Amino acid sequence: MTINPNITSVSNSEVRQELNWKRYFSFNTDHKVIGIQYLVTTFIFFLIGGVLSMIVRGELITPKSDLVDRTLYNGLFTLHGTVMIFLWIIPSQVGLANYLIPLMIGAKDMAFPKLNAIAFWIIPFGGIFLLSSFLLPSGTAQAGWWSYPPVSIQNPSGYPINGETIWLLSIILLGISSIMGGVNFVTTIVRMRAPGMTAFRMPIFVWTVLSAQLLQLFCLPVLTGAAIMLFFDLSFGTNFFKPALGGDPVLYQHLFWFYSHPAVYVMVLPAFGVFSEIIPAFTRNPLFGYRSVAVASLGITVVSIFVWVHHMFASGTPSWMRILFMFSTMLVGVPTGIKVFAWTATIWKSKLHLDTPMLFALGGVIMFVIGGITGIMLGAVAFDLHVNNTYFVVGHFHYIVYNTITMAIFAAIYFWFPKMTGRMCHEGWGKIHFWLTFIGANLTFFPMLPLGLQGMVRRVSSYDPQYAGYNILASLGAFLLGMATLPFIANIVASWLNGARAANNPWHATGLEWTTASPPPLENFAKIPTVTLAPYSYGQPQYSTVDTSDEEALRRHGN
Ligand code: HEM
Ligand SMILES: [Cu+2]
Repeated sequence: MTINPNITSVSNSEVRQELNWKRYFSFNTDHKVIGIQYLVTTFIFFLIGGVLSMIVRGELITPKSDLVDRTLYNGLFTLHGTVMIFLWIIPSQVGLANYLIPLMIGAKDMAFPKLNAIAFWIIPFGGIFLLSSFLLPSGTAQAGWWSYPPVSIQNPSGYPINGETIWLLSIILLGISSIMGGVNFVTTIVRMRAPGMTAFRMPIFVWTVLSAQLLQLFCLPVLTGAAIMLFFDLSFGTNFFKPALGGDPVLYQHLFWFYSHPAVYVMVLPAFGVFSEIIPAFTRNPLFGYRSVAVASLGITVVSIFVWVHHMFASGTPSWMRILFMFSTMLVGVPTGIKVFAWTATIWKSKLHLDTPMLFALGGVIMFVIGGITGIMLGAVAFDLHVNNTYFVVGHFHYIVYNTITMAIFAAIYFWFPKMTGRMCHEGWGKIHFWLTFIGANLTFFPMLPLGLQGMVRRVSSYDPQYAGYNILASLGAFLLGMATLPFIANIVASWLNGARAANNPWHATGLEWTTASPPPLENFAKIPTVTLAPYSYGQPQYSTVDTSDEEALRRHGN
């Protein structure tokens, strides 16, 4: 019995019901509502983080510091980095996972719905609280998204409540929200899978979210602890990190990066999961090496805990420790390489369907190869000491956080938008958005690599005129990237209101989420399915979700 993907799902009134916006402004515990709340809220923070970076690039289009004063410039890149990491990349993927995980594993909701809603509402409040620091007489935090002492606790303004105080309290608050999410996801994935969905029948997106959330639970408390100690040094005169009073600022660096390097995998693992869902769907091919890709997710999780010192090769780290962490850093390349190889082998000799989700996924994978190779280069001590704190580093991580992960998030939104809204996005606008983004992202971040090799350091608002050429290119690219979001916003709003009705499975994908209605009913499935096969098994029935008695009910629900 195959599921007819073209049966359109729900009646107009049910789609209208979906458009009842009030639910999104309430304390709602339905994981689908919370998922969309996360995605919309974090996208607003993405726009704010983007505007901050446009001002930064506006300043850097000329060698002179002639747009904003230097103190404000410090605040701009500090809040840009902080907003983009803690209010866009990490929580947006929590939003995606919130919407998808229960649907993918055949559950009615997350394990702790109330905790889920609380964890969400911390995000808008934490974000507004952080951004309100721009209004303080002291100005906002200025010590970068790392907030290294002793710079971060010097408090030049002398105000007891200053930008750094607000930064630290926001990081602590947002961390609590993430830890709540970690408990919820790990419990849901381990305890609430449908009958028959054994570990090696879980979609890769589920594996990557599980891996990312295990990293959050294991490493994030260390950052929260370090932020609390720094807050005490700043506000109550303790001296955990004050060298003059016997404290150790390098200890803070260890604690910060013990979380913040695994954090880059908290950010990239779900993106890898998105690629592993989209590429089989648009090649109609089973994912090559499914089990190796699943295990590689856990492999990355374990190895990523033992590489953090590669951020401190220039912090007086002893040679033996540098060599040790150079090797562990190189080791991360193995499980990551397995994933890139598996996606390539899945695409190989397949008939590609280049719809917008697939374009963004392919673009993201290609970009990841550049981000990954420059990462391996930075892992080599000799090379890193040459380019540490230069634009090579800025270029490298933007190839990951923007060109790979943000592209993956766009791919995911285009892919699951029909499931979430019951409507199709406009394909033409989607393609315009893709090409403007792909060109803009490379024009912005590629010139940063040679800039760094030539020695231009980061976090400066004026520089030697010899660097002008590449900076002009990077700034023009950034403005193009800013413009590229406009067709996306227009497409999403117009399609959500009046897009073509979507079938349950418009992309002929094989996941459990595509067997229920678009949008799904309150508890997702009329009857909890029983899983019989590994995912991505094209051409073979996977779920005995349809026995005669329920078929009518499911058809009523659009199947
Ligand atoms: C929208 C396009 C973006 C542009 C044009 C952009 C541009 C920049 C520039 C020019 C800097 C260096 C500032 C300096 O060192 O003086 C920077 C720093 C940074 N960016 Fe972006 N960025 C963008 C998107 C993102 C995204 C999506 C993330 C996600 C995590 C991100 C995270 C960071 C971080 C963490 C820093 C370091 C801040 C610091 O030095 O403390 N950026 N960005
Ligand atoms: Cu790292």
